[in-house]
Amino acid sequence: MNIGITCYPTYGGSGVVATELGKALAEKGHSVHFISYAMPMRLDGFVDNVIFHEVEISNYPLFDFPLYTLALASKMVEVAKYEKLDIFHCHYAIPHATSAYLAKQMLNQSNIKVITTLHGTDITLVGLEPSFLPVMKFSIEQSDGVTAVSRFLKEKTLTNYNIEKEIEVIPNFVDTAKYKRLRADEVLKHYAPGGEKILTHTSNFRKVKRVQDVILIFAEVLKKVKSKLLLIGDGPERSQCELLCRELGIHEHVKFLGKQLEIVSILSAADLFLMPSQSESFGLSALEAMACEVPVISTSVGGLPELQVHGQTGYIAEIGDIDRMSRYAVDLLANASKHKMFAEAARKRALEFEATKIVAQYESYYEKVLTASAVPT
Ligand code: GMT
Repeated sequence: MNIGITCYPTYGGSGVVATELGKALAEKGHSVHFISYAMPMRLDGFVDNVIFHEVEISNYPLFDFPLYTLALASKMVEVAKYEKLDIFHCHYAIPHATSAYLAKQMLNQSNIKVITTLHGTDITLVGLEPSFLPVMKFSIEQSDGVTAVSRFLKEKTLTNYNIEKEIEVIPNFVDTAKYKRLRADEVLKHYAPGGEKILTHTSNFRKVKRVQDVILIFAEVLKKVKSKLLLIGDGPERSQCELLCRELGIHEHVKFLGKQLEIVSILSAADLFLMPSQSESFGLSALEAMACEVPVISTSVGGLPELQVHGQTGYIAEIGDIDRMSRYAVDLLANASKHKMFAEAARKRALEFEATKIVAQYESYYEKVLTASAVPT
């Protein structure tokens, strides 16, 4: 198949899923064309069968705002024509599904299919804003196929947008051959020279991630267990978080590592992963941690209970319940045999989301969409 993938190229789960999916499909012999305004973060190095097409955006002074949706649609048309695309696969609906709809209209007689994968705030937050809701509903309804990364997100889409459409749930995935616990002597020597336990968190530091809660939980844990907190990622809340650590007087125990491309070595040193999010349709970074045998303490929101099993792979608590989450953390950190059981269960659960299995689900879904509505020639 010739597949055009559009995603956000920045640091974020939807871009990661799109890129890893594209690379895996290319390895299986499909031609994959990434169409975006910048090279996706994880598209590092040469990959056979993968081509990146950059969307150029005009900065003509009349426009106060860049017209990305239109520029993307035009680039999609160009790539579809020259590369004979069978599918536009859009990750994160806004504005990608709308650009794809436009492109398909412009391609007129083409049999190209639009598949939209819903990831999270495109449905639960941004898409619900009055300025986007009608166009989101329309673009989802007009897609030839729609997938969601969790049952939670599927239900939210159907109810929030009053849509009657088949939505296939295809969960996120992890390459468990790459994401596995390795020796982490260097990281441990550097960050935990006194044998401290390591707690970690990865995100794009947006409000929805409640990174301040990560710090508050850690502050409680630190009172009982010698430990360090490693924070990976960057975003709008980072400065406030650094300030909070100073106000709490724990800044020497917290390391802000910023954006990291390679996190397996850090996860391999970790004893716990914290995800106290306000909203989380899946929680890809928790899955990556679980694959590295790191139990997760998370909130009960969104798709998280579909991923981790309370009392086995970690613990689940209500949003903002710092007290409970820190007690859970101490319980696991102070009990080596229990921690070992949880770590093994986390890895076992992650294996259920192994990349090869889920990539095959996407391939079958492509086939289904292509055959279901193929126009006879
Ligand atoms: O929806 C977002 O906030 C952005 C998106 C991203 O690009 O990081 O995150 C969502 O998609 C991820 C990949 O499917 C999921 O693992 C995240 O749970 C989800 N984030 C939220 O729902 C907040």
